[in-house]
Amino acid sequence: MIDRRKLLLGGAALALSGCKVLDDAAGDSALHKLFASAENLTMASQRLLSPNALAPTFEPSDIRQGQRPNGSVNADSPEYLSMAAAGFEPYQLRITGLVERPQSISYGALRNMPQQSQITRHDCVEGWSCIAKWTGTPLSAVLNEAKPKLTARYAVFHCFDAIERGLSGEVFYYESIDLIDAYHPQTILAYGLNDAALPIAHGAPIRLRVERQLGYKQTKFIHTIELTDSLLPYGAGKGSYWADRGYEWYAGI
Ligand SMILES: Nc1nc2c(c(=O)[nH]1)N[C@H]1C(S)=C(S)[C@@H](COP(=O)(O)O)O[C@H]1N2
Ligand SMILES: [Mo]
Repeated sequence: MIDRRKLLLGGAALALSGCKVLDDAAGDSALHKLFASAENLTMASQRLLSPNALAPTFEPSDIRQGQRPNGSVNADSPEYLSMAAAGFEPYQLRITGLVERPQSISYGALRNMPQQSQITRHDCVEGWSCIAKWTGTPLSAVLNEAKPKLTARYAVFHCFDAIERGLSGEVFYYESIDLIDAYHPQTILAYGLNDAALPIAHGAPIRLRVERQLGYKQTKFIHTIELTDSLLPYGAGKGSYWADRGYEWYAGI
């Protein structure tokens, strides 16, 4: 089987060294092709052989440098900026769509829910990795408050950041995972990074950690989680900004 972790890291020797800019000899497109050919295999093996297998975790001493900011590093709507100015206390996370009990959960209430921390490695498809400590609420706990309907299959994340601006308007970042990953024990809504409040550059006040997938699934700046039975209505139909632009929807590592 293709071991994409080794592929990404160019060998086990790099695995414990915090952020590493990797040998880019393979180039993005070659990497991308390998990802594409391995996607179904990885998804099948993760789902059928080990649906609850855990992503590797690390020790505090493995955190050699800060998380590297990538993609959007801020959001600039008036609503976002005024929340940021108030230390995000006015923030409300909304849970909508195919749920019995739609929720609006304040930043304070979220931090009073069950909390968990994990030291994991973030692998960006552009060829770098970072080890960091993430703290937050299990997504399962949040979804249980909202009671997903039996027809719900996916969680779609809607974000504050406009990743594209043009004459035809703004495109806000969006991502999605299925409910198997949503209920995975390491899937959290993180509000803490390396023992501090999640910085704006990393998606404050709330970003997703879905540890068995690549960086672009680690959705930052989340304002709404919408449960749905189909991804077709979102973006170009894949329910993911980057999947709609050619990357894999299931970005298994
Ligand atoms: N809302 C939002 N989430 C996002 C992105 C983005 O541009 N907007 N970029 C993604 C990509 S490609 C990566 S590698 C990670 C970067 O997370 P970091 O800035 O905390 O390292 O966020 C992901 N989540
Ligand atoms: Mo990324």
